[in-house]
Amino acid sequence: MTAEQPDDAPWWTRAVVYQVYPRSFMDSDGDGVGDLGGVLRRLDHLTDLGVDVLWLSPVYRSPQADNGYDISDYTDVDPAFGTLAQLDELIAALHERGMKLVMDLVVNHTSDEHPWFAESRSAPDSPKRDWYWWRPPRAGMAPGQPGAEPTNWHSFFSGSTWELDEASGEYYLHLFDRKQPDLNWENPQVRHAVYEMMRWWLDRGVDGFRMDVINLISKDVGPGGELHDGPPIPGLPYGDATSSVVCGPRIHEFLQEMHREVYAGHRDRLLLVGEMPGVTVEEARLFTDPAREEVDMVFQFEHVQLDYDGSKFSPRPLRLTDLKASFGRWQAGLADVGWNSLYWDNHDQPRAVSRFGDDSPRHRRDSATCLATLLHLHRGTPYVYQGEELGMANAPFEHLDDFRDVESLNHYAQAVAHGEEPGAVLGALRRMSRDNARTPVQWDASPDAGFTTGTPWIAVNPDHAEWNAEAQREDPRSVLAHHRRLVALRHEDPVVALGDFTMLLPEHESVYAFTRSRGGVTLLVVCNVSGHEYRLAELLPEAGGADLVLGNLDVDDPAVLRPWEARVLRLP
Ligand code: TEU
Repeated sequence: MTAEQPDDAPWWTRAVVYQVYPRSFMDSDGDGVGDLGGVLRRLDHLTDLGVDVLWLSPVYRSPQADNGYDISDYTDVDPAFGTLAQLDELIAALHERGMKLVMDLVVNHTSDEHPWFAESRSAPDSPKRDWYWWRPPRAGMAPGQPGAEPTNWHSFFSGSTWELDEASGEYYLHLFDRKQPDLNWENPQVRHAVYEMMRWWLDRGVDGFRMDVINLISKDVGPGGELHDGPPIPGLPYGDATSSVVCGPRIHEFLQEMHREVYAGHRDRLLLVGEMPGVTVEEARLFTDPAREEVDMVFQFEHVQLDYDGSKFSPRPLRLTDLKASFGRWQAGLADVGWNSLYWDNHDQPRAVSRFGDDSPRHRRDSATCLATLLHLHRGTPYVYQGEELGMANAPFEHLDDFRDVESLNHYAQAVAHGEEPGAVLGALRRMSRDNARTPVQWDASPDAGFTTGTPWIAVNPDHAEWNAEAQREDPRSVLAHHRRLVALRHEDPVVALGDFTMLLPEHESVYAFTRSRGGVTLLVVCNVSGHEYRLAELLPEAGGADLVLGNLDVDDPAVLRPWEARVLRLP
């Protein structure tokens, strides 16, 4: 079905990436906020897992309106996280261990406290005015009048994407929070300032970038600077900005320019991954075609939106057949050209075991290991989000003030203002809030899970008494041990890294099965994504007689697939 990769495939086809969200990883100074000192202290955990790359969510100087995704100085470390010297220390320590460091690169927007924006805002004739998107009110309307915003766009974080600046009577664009004004990539000075900053980091030794919402940097702007209203969003007084901001007209040009300007002399050691909400598989083929020199892989969002009923905070149950159809299309679409990145979890998503698995005591360990097997055996580069390797689950938040995330808090305010029932809105937050991913990593069973000696900035999940790294480290049946085996398998077996992918049983509602083949070797992967038992012998007779390479349960009857069982088999 797909072309095999030559053995000189790039190093990252065999790599596993581990994401650290520093605020919640490990606190070394007792202020309740995780920091670089904490990351340095826990590097043995990464070595133990065997991962190849650490992707570090933003540690740059920032007012922390969006936990560091609002940057006020790109070339310094925020005091909450430590110092630039500690970052240098981290780069050196990782390299010494044979690992790489990928930095988060947030350049669709800056903080409103970045000096560039301060200067841009200072006066309509400021030399940096055009570094951001300033627009007058809608024709014939007064600044601040309801509906006077230059376009009807709805922000990712609720409300309008336009904020009025009283002093000038003009609005500035922010696709995210009002403290995250969008940079104007049409202006070459902006682009070159970003490239210079990127070169500065590469010269410091970092090994690549995870590029935040990089497919939003090119906006569909007319020759006279016009921006266009989007189709109305049902139930809200806003329009959808997608067609004006997602994969805009110059996106490929900008990424190719970045490539030419930034990566020379570094290319082979780098990992470049673009985070791309709304990207299609057809676009992703272009972005990741090596010949086009844009990025190595993208984070797509299809599989994490299959349980949306229209929008994130109106969730519905996921159908496994939808998930298979989606992953299957991405596997096929990027088979001969391009490359997939594979993830369930990150700092923006609810915990995988709670969302796609079953976090009840009976099935939590088995469903966490089943999901991990499923993900890591696809073709692409797997990303493990901190705590996922421990089977960490969603948080038992009760009240609104348990939540911290700007997206959740803004959504609650907007939904309630539009007449939604507060209890129902809170219920949706409990299920979908990004804060589920942001509770502190559970290192041990002590009161604050070994995360801090102070008061954690967000509550530690009380289940850490049972679910923690210390309890799992020496236990061969643990979620952690299973992840260790999956990482090792990818390193050892070229079929896992590079083999062709073929989906089996696409219509089955519970069993997810596929093969990976290369050079005459075929692996059969079978995962029971449910709490029911199935007769494997009936579903996939070829599984009989195959050798077990790796599984998450002890097999007593090879013909039966137990609840949440996952097997990787080598076909004769
Ligand atoms: O996320 C982009 C993004 O699409 C998410 O914010 C998404 O809209 C939301 O989580 C889904 O409901 C990136 C970062 O990963 C995120 O943490 C930042 O808040 C955002 O960009 C702005 O920088």
